[in-house]
Amino acid sequence: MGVHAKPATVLQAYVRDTVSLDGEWKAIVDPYENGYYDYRYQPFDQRPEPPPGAFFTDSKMQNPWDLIEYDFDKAMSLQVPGDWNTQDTRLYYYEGSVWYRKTFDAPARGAADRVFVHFGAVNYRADVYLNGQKLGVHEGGFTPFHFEVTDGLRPTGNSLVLKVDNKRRADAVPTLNTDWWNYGGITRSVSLLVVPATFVRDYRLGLVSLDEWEVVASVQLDGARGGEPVTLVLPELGIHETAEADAQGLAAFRFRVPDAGLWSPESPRLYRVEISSGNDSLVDRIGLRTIATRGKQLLLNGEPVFLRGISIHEEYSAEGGGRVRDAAQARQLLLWAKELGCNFVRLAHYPHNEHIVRLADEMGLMVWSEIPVYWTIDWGNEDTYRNAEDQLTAMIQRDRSRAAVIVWSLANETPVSEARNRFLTRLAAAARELDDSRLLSAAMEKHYRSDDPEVAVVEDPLAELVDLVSFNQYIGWYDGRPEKIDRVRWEIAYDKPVFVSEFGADARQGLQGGIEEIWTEEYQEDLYRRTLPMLDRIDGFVGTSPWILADFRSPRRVLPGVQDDYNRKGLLSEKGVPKKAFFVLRDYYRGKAAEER
Ligand code: GCB
Repeated sequence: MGVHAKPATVLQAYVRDTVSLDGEWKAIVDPYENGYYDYRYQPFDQRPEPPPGAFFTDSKMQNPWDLIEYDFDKAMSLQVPGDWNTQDTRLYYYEGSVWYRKTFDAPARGAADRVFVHFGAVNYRADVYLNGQKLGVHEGGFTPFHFEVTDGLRPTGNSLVLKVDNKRRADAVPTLNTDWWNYGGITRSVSLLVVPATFVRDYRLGLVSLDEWEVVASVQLDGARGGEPVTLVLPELGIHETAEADAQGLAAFRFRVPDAGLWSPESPRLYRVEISSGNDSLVDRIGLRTIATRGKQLLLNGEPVFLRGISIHEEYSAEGGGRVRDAAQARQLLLWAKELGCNFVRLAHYPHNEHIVRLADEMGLMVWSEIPVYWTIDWGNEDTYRNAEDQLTAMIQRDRSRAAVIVWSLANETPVSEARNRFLTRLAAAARELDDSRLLSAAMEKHYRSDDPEVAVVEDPLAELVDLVSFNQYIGWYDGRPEKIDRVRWEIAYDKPVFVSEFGADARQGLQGGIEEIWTEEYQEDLYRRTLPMLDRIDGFVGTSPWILADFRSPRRVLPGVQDDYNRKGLLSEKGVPKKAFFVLRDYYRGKAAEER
């Protein structure tokens, strides 16, 4: 693990004292973007003096003759964090712009302090304004971003306005077509951070070698000139180190921790870390472990490990549904994974909220984290590439000190082409530059040998770039009848571990029938019974994350009485009721865990 090769784009807001701007926000639904464009369809925010009709000016009638055709004070309310689709039935299918407004007084601060407004995630595009001034734009629905507002704040009555737009676009990441609900809104927390003029923007810390028990860490200051002392303390390990920031504000550390206990799913040990510089300080908890491959083996802390996984969408429907809103909902998803016997979760298909990653650290679940480079991205478009790299960067910078995260995944089921290979080759290089201490992967696809339709082959230039050869396969669902599962043989020629990132079948919880009848619990159960031994026959097989923990909403799934807007491949219904296949996978994982002991 090297020091930061690229400047940090994130603020580690999660471990700071913040002023929350969560709760009730005022909202105006604006499908025609009437508050953004004038009647000639020119954006108001490009004018030197935007008129009161521009919603971001948050204007009020001053005189009886003022013509102002909106009023945030009288508008509907939406809860933040939260998607809009599940808060108001009128917005269930809505894809477009919604304006959000929050008013607040400036937080207490010292004369030299700086203030940032931080967003955990907004889907998909956010145009952000403070007191009528544009702060900027952010694209990408699942990664954090922030703006400095030190100079723009008023002592009282600040108006923070966002135009949140979740219209799908061919050139966006993800693109037009996905198999999940396009939940719009300010889906994660909003907060204000008050920090000294020079403060700790980011840090990372990780164990690099088991032989030497060596830890490499770095702290990135913001507002530094160079020469500032930075202190790093791990009190339980007797570590107390000081380094000087360089001209870029980066302080680098290297030390040994021969007495440390290692992080693992069986023993998710976390150590207190205290970082300080000048009058800024923060505290976090960090696990120490290594992850590596050797030939076809996957090694956690130098020992072979089998990934007893499950794929998870960031959706929690038991309480009315939608995007996970808080730590309690995130914990429930992980508790279900634990009940299933998992030691690993694949957080599909985009970076999930920070609660879940931190809970995985605490609860002992290894994590696969991915970006929404899904299916058919606009591979030849440089802006699309930049967008994907920005999302990758924010994901990695946010979570690269979490011991739980062992895999960064670049893409899911992307069709091989020259342009796609170039795109993903660049992305892989960017990921390695940001973090060379974890495994890279991507969910690829299989095909059949032309001379033998029962031999499945995984062959993809992307497999050369990654550490873990992963692929999705749906034999017995999209691909043939379940008997085909028993006959298939595998040819995977890479000297790398093999991971099956998806398989599954839809079943409506409670629907009983014969194993021949699709949509029944019995069909899904039978498919799991056949698939698990088949996977064990794959050379180099190190684990799987079947599709999926719980039923989740998708606009592609419209069959009445069966799907009703849900992809039904969950082992649990959307309410958390287990289907028969849940127990098949649980028994299999119990057997795997017993073998490891
Ligand atoms: C896949 C995709 C996943 C879908 C799933 C399905 O291969 O990766 O996002 O939801 O299949 O159910 O079709």
